[in-house]
Amino acid sequence: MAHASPYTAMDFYDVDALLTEEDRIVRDTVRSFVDAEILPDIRRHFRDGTFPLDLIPRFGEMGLLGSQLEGYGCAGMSYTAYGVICREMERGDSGARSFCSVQSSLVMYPIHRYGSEEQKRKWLPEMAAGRKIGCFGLTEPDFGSNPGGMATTAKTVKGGFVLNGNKYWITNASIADLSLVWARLDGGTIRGFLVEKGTKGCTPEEIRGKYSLRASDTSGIVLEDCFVPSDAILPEGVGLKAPLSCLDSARYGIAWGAVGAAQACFDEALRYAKTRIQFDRPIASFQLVQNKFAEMLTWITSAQLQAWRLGRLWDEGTHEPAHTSLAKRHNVEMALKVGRTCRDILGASGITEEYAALRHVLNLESVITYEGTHDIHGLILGERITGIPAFKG
Ligand code: TGC
Ligand code: FAD
Repeated sequence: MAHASPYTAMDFYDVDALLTEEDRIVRDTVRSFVDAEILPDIRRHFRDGTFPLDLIPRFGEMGLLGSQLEGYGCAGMSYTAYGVICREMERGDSGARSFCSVQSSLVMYPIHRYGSEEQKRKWLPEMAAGRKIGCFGLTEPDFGSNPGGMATTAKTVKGGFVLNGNKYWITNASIADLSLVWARLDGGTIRGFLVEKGTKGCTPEEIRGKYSLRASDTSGIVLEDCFVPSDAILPEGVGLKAPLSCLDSARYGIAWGAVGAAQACFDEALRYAKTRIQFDRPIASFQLVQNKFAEMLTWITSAQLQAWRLGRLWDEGTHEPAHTSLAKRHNVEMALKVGRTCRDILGASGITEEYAALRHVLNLESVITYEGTHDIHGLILGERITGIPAFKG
């Protein structure tokens, strides 16, 4: 498909030449969609604190939801294609990529991997089409980096389970048709429960006053004697490793997405620097400004290569969690550095909503925290390198 994007960010090493023809078609399709449908209205959504809900069925039509999964209405694309989708979405806004991450990696993936046949048939085709929205409730007010300490409980009762507890910082919880809630079953093992919208005792509460990810719903979930039937439990996902495996897949998408946010900032700042005149010359002609672009191009190129190689490891099935931690950690920090440098190049204009750099920076302040903070990924790598876990002191 021909692509008419005005987007010109440099792919200096032609890393996209390493993509398959199919993956490049996905790139061009999503790129055009982001230009035509997301970018024109994103400032308004960011200002108003709303998500463009009308676009969700469009994501579905393009096969972007659960794209990496086989069967049940999912597109069965490569993990590399999933990464490309995340990159192009986050070029628009981290909120758009977050939507895809949560739907594809945090809700559809666990149902696909750990769900019963009935759960898969009921939810996956609807979610792939964008007719149903999911959210993933792992974090609690007192358990963020340490989800293994969670306090939410599920008590076995006649015909099902009763859930009690609080989930916090949950993307899409207020707009979700389905909440995947992780809870400690009968005081012991962590299990996943599918809680349908409107279930008595399950109440989402939107978190207001965010400076970051404004074009994305973030909410708490209050669970008060919330009864779910026996078939709400994910039968095959047992223990903390079940939710952590979902995080792996979402972190993978973020490693790619961060590249898109950085490329958007770079592209915008370069256009600006070539036309902004100071001291009778475009600011792009000054050595200090050129050096900033040289640094940023180097950072972006390194991140692109990491994302691509990680994609190969996922597609070959040879990846391990620490591989993904390395790229999530590096690429998000890279994107923040690029975003802040671009904001600086834009001068005072860079603090206005007319330019995207600061919106990306503000979003990335969440991205560097969620899905494992920068330092938690440092510790995951530290354990992989030394064999000594340092999380607990
Ligand atoms: P630990 O003892 O290390 O591990 C428990 C079990 O899990 C296994 N495991 C993994 N399995 C798959 N993938 C991974 N990445 C895994 N990491 C560990 C591990 O082998 C073990 O298995 P087994 O068989 O021995 O039971 O657990 P720990 O309690 O010491 O914690 C380790 C730590 C700190 C790395 C982990 O808790 C962690 O990753 N913390 C960060 C929490 C986090 O990332 N939360 C994200 C919440 S979701 C979110 O932010 C969504 S944002 C969405 C959006 O894009 O909008
Ligand atoms: P804390 O864990 O309290 O960490 C605070 C600081 O302490 C960090 O700097 C951290 O690195 C540091 N720290 C913690 N432990 C250690 C240690 N052992 N050693 C050294 N330093 C340490 N969660 C979900 O379950 N589902 C979602 O959909 C979801 N969406 C989110 C959307 C947004 C916009 C945001 C901001 C968060 C979202 N989260 C979600 C929650 C997110 O995963 C957590 O915020 C994250 O895991 C960090 O937890 P915390 O905020 O409680 O920080």
